[in-house]
Amino acid sequence: MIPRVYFVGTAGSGKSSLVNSFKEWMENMNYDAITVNLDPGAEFLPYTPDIDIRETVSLESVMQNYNLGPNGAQIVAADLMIQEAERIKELIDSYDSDYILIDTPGQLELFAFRSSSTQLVDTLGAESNTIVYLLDSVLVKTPESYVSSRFLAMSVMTRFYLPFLTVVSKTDLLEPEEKKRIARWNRNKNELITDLRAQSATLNVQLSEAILESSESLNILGESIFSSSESEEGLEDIYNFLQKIFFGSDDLEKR
Ligand SMILES: Nc1nc2c(ncn2[C@@H]2O[C@H](COP(=O)(O)OP(=O)(O)OP(=O)(O)O)[C@@H](O)[C@H]2O)c(=O)[nH]1
Ligand SMILES: [Mg+2]
Repeated sequence: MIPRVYFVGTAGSGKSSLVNSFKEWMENMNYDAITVNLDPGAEFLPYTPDIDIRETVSLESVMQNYNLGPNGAQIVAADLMIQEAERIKELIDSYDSDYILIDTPGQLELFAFRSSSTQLVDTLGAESNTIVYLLDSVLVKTPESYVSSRFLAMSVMTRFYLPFLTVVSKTDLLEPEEKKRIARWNRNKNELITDLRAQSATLNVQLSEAILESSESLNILGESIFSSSESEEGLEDIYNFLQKIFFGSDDLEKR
C-alpha cells in the first residue's frame, strides 16, 4: 500500500505550507507524491490538491445547508467526511505514486479527538500510515510552552498509535539563540528540566516536571526535526524518516 502521511498540528502551525513545500521538494528530487486536502474549511491552499474534500464537503456549504455558524459547521463537516471516506480511498488508490501527503483541518481537536477521524484514517488505509506532527515554533519558545506543546503531541499520539514524527515548524522565524535553546531541550530532557526549574516554582512547573520524568523516560516522541517551508530546512530529514518507517531506509527509485 502506498504510504499515507498525515500532516497534523495546531491552527496555523504550517501544515498546508509543509505539504506544499515537501511535495515540491520531492518533485525536485524526482520522487512522486500526490496531495490530499482533508480540511473542509481551507479558504486558501498553497498547492492544488490532487484530491480535495471540499469538492463534496466544504465548510461554507455545511454552514448554509445546516444553518450553522463556523464552529458547529466544523463538527458536522468532520462527521460528514466519514461518508466520503470510501470514495476518497478509491481516488487515492487510482494513483500510482510513492507517497500520499494528507493535509488535515486547521482545528487540531477536530481531527485529533473526534472518533470520525480515527475511522477516516482507518478507512483510507490502516496499514501504511504515519503522522507528521507540527510543533509551531512560535509556541515552543519557553520551557513551559515547549513542554505543553509536547504533551499535546503525546495526547494526539495516543489517539492514533501510528508512527509519529514531531517537527518544529517555521524555524526560519526563530532567532539563532531561540533555535539553539529549543535544540538543547530537544536533545536532552535534563536541560529542559533545568530551564523549567529556573522559572518560579509554581505548581505547573512541578506538574510539568513530574509528567516529563515519566513520559520522556519512555522516549515516546523521540527527537523533533527542525523544518521550514521557507528555507526548506529539514525536508530531507522528514523524507529520510519516512523512508526508514516505510521502506527500512532504502531510497526510492527516482522517476
Ligand atoms: N516564515 C514562515 N512562515 C510559514 C511557514 N510555514 C507556514 N508559514 C506561514 O504561516 C501561516 C500558516 O501557514 P499554513 O501553512 O496555512 O498553516 P496551517 O497549519 O495549514 O493552517 P490552518 O490550516 O489554518 O490551521 C501562513 O501565513 C504561512 O505563510 C514557514 O516555514 N516559515
Ligand atoms: Mg491548512
